Amino acid sequence: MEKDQDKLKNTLNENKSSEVYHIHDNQQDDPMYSEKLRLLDDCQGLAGNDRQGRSPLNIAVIGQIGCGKSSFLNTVFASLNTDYWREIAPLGFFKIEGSQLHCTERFRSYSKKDYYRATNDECVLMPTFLDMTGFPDEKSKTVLDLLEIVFSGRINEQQKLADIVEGVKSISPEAVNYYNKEVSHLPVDRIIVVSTLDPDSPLPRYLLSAISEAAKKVRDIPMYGVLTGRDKYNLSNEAVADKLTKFRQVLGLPKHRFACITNYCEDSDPDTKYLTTTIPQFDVSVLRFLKQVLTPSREDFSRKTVVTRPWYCQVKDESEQKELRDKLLDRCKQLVGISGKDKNPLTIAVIGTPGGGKSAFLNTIFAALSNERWNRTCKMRRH
Ligand SMILES: Nc1nc2c(ncn2[C@@H]2O[C@H](COP(=O)(O)OP(=O)(O)OP(=O)(O)O)[C@@H](O)[C@H]2O)c(=O)[nH]1
Ligand SMILES: [Mg+2]
Repeated sequence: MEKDQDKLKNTLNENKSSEVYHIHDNQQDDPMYSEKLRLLDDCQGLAGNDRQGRSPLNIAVIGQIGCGKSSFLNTVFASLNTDYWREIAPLGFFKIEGSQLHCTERFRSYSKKDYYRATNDECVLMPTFLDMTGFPDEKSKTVLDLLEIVFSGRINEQQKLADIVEGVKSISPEAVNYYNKEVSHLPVDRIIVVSTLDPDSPLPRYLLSAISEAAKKVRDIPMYGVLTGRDKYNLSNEAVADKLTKFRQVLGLPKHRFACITNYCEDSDPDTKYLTTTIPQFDVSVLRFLKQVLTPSREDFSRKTVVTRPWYCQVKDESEQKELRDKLLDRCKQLVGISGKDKNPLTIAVIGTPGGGKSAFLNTIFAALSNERWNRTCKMRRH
C-alpha cells in the first residue's frame, strides 16, 4: 500500500517539470511541427550520403528487460518520418508486477529500407539500428563476453541471445572463441543505453558498468543514454531526479549525450492518435538527441573492420580444411535452393578486362562447387 502511494507520488504531474501533452489529430497542428522538420533536415545532413566514402552507422540499442528499447526504436522511426507511427520493432505490453518475459527474443537489425519512408533522397545514409533481448543486471564474464560479441558485430540476424548466453555459460571459453571466429558484419559504431525513469525499477548498475567496459574493450565505441517514461515520471520528484543523476554518472554521460524522452505508447497517447499521425512534441527531443548521435567522427570514415583473423584462416590441417569445404558447400547449396521448388537458378555474368583471369576464375569456382579436381571447362587464353 505504502509502495503504491510512493509510486503515485512519483508519477503525478504535480508541477511544470512533468511533460503534459496535448496531442493533435494532425501533425501540422502540433506547435513543434516546423521544429521537427528543421531537425529532420539536420539529421539527414549529418547522416551524410553515399558519395562521402563511408557506410551507414550501426547503432546498438541496449538495456535491461522491458526498459523500452523497442518502443524507443519505434519512436525514433516515427520521428524520422512524417506520416504516422508504426510498430516496426515488435514491443511488449507488460503491466503485471514481476513479469520478466522477454518481448524481443532475437537480435534484429533495422536498416534504412525497413523504416525510412522519405522518397526525396535515396542517397542519404540513414543508420542501421540493432535491437536485442534485454540483458540481466550483471557484470559476469558471460555478460561481458556477450556484449563483446555484439559490439564487434559478430552476432547473426535473428540469433536468440538467450541461446548464446547458454552457449557461453556451458562451454566457455570455447563458445566465445567460436563466436569470435564469426565474420564481423555489423560492427557497432554507437551505443545507446536505454533505461526507464521509473524510480521503482532499480538502476542496473552492474549492467551499465559492463556495457562501458565492453565498449572500451572493442574500439572505444561512443556511448549515449536515454531514459524513457518522461510522460509518466516527474523530474522534480527526488527519487526520479536521483535515478537520472546516477544513470548519467555511472555511464559518464555529458548532457549532450543524454535525453529523457517520451515514447509513443498507450500511456502517452491514450487515444492512439499515433496510428494516423506523428507527434512532433515527442519527436523533437528524440531528433535533438539523434543529431548528437549522428554527428560524424573521424573513425566513421575509416574502414570498419575488427582486427582478428577470419575463421577460415584459422584452419590448421587437411582434415579440418575438408570439413570446412564441405560445410561451405552445404551453405552454398542451402542459399541457392532446390531446382523447381524454390526459384530459378541465378544467372551471374563475369565481366572484366581482356586476360584478367575470368575463365581461370570460373574454372576455380567450378572445381570448388563440384568438389572435384580442377578441370579446364572454360577455355583460357595462353600468355
Ligand atoms: N508510459 C510510458 N511507457 C513506456 C515508455 N516506453 C516504453 N513504455 C512501456 O514499457 C513496456 C515495455 O516496452 P518495450 O519497448 O517492449 O521494452 P523492451 O526494452 O524492448 O523489452 P524487451 O525486448 O522485452 O527487453 C511497454 O508496455 C511500453 O508501452 C514511455 O516512454 N512511457
Ligand atoms: Mg524489445
